Amino acid sequence: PKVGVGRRCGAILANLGGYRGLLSEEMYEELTALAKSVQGARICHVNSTAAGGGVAELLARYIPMLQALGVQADWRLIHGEPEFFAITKSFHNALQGGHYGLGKAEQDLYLTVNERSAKALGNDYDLYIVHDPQPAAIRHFAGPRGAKWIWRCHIDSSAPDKDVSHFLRPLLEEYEAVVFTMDQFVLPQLASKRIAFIAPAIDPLATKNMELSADLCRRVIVDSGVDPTRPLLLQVSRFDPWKDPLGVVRAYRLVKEELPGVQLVLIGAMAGDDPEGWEILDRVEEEAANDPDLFVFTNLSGVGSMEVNAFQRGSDVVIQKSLREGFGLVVSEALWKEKPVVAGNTGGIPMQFPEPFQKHLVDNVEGCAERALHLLQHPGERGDFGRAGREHVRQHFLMPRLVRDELRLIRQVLG
Ligand code: UPG
Repeated sequence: PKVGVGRRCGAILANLGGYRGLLSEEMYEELTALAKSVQGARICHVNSTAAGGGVAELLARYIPMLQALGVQADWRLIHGEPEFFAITKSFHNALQGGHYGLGKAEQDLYLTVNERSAKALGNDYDLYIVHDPQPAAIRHFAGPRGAKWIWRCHIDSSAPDKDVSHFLRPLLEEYEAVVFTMDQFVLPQLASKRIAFIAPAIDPLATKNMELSADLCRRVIVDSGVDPTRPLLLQVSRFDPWKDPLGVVRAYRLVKEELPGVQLVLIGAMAGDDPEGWEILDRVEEEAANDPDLFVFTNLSGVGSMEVNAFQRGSDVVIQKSLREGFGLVVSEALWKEKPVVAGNTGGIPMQFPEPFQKHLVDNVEGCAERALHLLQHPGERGDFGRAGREHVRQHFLMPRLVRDELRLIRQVLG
């Protein structure tokens, strides 16, 4: 199916001027010139979910921005049965370093769904940009159609499980280019024709990141049953082992020994292609059952982008205790809102931290608790960190920079 994002295009077009205050004139001009240079090319992004998780978050803003710049871009999804998504989630975990005993039956189902998806995709585009492992074999089944293909990896695949890596590598080598967030993430022994490094970005004009008044944020927080007058820690993440939500709960409990009034909110949207989330949600909810200061919200309980925005703005310290992380859009989202962040010292997270504040990157539960408590007790430092964070994000991690980098690559690949 095609994901319709066309109507947003008008709004973004109207707002392109709004980005100009955030960008250098040079960047703005390069962006519009690049867009012009690929005009006429039909581009199709392919992934496996339209909602929940960072890739859907990115594409929902990135594609309308391309369209607003006059680039012809569509977004299409692959369909699969739950067994397929169980396998691809295991691929995801295995690429991030988990172990997976990949059998013949799993390979067959993965390839069958990809073959079916390749047929359904048709032949209408000049360039396909395929995201993450779920649809990665589509290119293999698409045959020699004359189109160009880019594979975009959103996760940390620097130390993958050997069997999964061995299985995926030849499929990825068929692409004209592959994109990783950082050079450390390149799959070992990957012999691709072209490898590019592009960091993701957030959209400052999206509902998730737009300015909200302090009063509105307070009302959203009160409406959820959280006390806005007491200290508030927040983690916004899919319920995924790599995001370590149970580690966040343990860190919060350590903070609470010193600061009894502290509260923790965990917000976790359930993504359509992430079957593992339900089990972890159950375990987190068990933890919350007897703790009136521990709140668990999901998109199923009506917590969407606006609420996430309000909670990010209304919390005192944002946590992102990832054990592995391709990038972690939530880190930039929080810093953009001038919030201090305590986060896992892993993958794409450190590059989002302004250098003087990298001491708030942590390696374990105790470190996370210690840094969070320190920041809760030092409001001046929270303010300094937040302001430096916003400026760092403005310079490096806003959507127009991502669009520019991807357009540069698209132009090279189209030749
Ligand atoms: N989000 C919600 N509601 C929730 C939970 C998450 O809106 O309840 C949003 C969150 O605000 C963010 C996105 O979902 O915008 C999550 O993105 P991210 O923090 O980047 O995590 P992943 O879903 O794991 O995204 C994958 C990679 C990640 C990378 C991203 C884009 O794991 O490291 O930043 O893809 O490349």
